Amino acid sequence: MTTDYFEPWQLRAAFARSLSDMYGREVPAYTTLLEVSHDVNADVVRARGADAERLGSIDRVTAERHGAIRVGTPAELQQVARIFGAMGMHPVGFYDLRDASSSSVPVISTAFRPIDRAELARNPFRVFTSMLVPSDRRFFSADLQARLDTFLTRRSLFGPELLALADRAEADGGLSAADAAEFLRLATAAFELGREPVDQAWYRELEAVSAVAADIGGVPSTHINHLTPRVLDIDDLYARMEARGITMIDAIQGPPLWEGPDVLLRQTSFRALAEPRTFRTPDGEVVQDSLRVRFGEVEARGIALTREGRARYDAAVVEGATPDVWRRTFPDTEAGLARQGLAYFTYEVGDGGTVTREPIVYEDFLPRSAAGIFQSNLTEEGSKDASQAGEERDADWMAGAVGRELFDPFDLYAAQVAASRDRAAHRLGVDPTHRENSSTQQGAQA
Ligand code: OOG
Ligand code: NI
Repeated sequence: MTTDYFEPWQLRAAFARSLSDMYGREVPAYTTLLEVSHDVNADVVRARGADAERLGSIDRVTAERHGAIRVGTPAELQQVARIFGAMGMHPVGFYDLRDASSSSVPVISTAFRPIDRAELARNPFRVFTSMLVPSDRRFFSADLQARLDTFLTRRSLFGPELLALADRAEADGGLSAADAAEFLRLATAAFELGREPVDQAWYRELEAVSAVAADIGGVPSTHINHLTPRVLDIDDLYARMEARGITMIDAIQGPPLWEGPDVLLRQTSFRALAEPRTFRTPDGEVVQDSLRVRFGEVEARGIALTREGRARYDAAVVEGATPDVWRRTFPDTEAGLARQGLAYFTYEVGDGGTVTREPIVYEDFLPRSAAGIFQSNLTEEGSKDASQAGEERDADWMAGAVGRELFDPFDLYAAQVAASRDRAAHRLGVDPTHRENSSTQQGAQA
């Protein structure tokens, strides 16, 4: 591909590829995961034909990844937001993993991703981004917080050149080919595993509190934690990975395998592998050791649920994500989901004025699954003093920390539905003001 000018979506697509190449060099098991994912997807497309592409074209699904990164402070999060802003990725959603997890995961999160339909179709790359909460006394004493804050304020994760290019891309709506190449090189390098020796005593002190805290605040740089391909049959993927001798975590997180429509997100991962890391001991010696921090994850995406559908999902998960619970909770057809207003669909007008209902794919994450993924990859439980009051954090606080509008995922899906109804009404020559009608009618229409 030769391009003189890189628009945000081209930067996003190129960055996702560049990160994937880098991560494949750093974590060879990721390359195995990609191979198996490709095999699974090819088999599903062969077996199911067009139906396999109902929740995204095979081109989109093949290129599709989500990344996970972790930062320490609002200042770092704001810099991350500038880098992703250059690629047309905006903060969406608020996730609080401190309570969602029984082990010590002292972070809150958001996801950077494209927000409109055309941009998602071009490349849906998203990055789950977590930030430490050092002021939360359940995890950190006042003394440890003070030292953590000092350490985090002194380090610099992203250089001025990278940030300047990011700002220019965002302001101008892209970069020249030469600037784009430099931006991509610097942005990829910013997420490589650090080679600088890690202060061993500091790292171990934080690790005793939380392995996640140590991974974030115990090292002078940041890194991509994992990069997750999308598969069309995650149960098959799970079995094939185990058959290759790669031990997966115990379960697939999220909804169970059942005969009805896939909703939201199903995820699984393999345990973090030991990676060599250099440490500086308290007496100044530099030694080789290893850390198990980065893991491999894979996911299958389903239909986005409305607030009502989501409430049902949350209740069902508490009951236990079994096929029986699902049968009691959700209708087993897309038409049923639409009729009951549980999931989002767009309405497309074909030749001859026929209206078809198309599912909207879920583009976000699930706090319980995220906690399950974090947790299953921790070797140490860490420590958490539940008698202390937690620090209040919510979406508004997160918006302030990131310094940008934080989008609500439900609003984004609803806007896609509304836009499709306007388009459909326009094509059919119907008054679009009737579109506000209840989802009961949406179902009947298609
Ligand atoms: C993020 C864990 C959550 C997901 O896909 O829900 C996650 C992390 O380990 O930093 O990756
Ligand atoms: Ni993930």
